[in-house]
Amino acid sequence: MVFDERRRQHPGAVPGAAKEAVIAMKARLLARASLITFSVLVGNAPATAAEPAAVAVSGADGVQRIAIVGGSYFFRPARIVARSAPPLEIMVSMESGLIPHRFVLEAADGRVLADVPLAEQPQTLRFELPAGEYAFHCPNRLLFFSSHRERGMSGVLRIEE
Ligand SMILES: [Cu+2]
Repeated sequence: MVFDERRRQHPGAVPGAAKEAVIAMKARLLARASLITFSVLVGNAPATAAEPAAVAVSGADGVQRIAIVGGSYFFRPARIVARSAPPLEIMVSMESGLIPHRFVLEAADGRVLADVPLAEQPQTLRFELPAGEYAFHCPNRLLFFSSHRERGMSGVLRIEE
């Protein structure tokens, strides 16, 4: 830090110019801090480990079902638990908005099991998946911006025995 250096060299009063510079720097740091807070509140909201997983519900027809809504930039719920049987139906849809989103589900080995554009009208995807962890995300991106996945649009489907 430049100012600490100066203080050490001149152990008396801090020169007026340096004092002003310190104030300016504090103001800049404060501005940066509030900017970070702002982006935390408004921007990326990745699924936290604290979020409880949503459990797919088994219907009388012997199908497990769960609905996932995508938006900018999230999937809700972002953590899902289901069983390997009976079959699992995921109803995917999108919150209203102009930004196009997709739902991509991948196996642990990277195999793409589903890749559909999201619409406000729900679509039903049917799976019979062995136990394991499956990642879902939206790969869309606009020009040089980070992908929606990087902005928090991702989640995990855990299939239990
Ligand atoms: Cu997206």
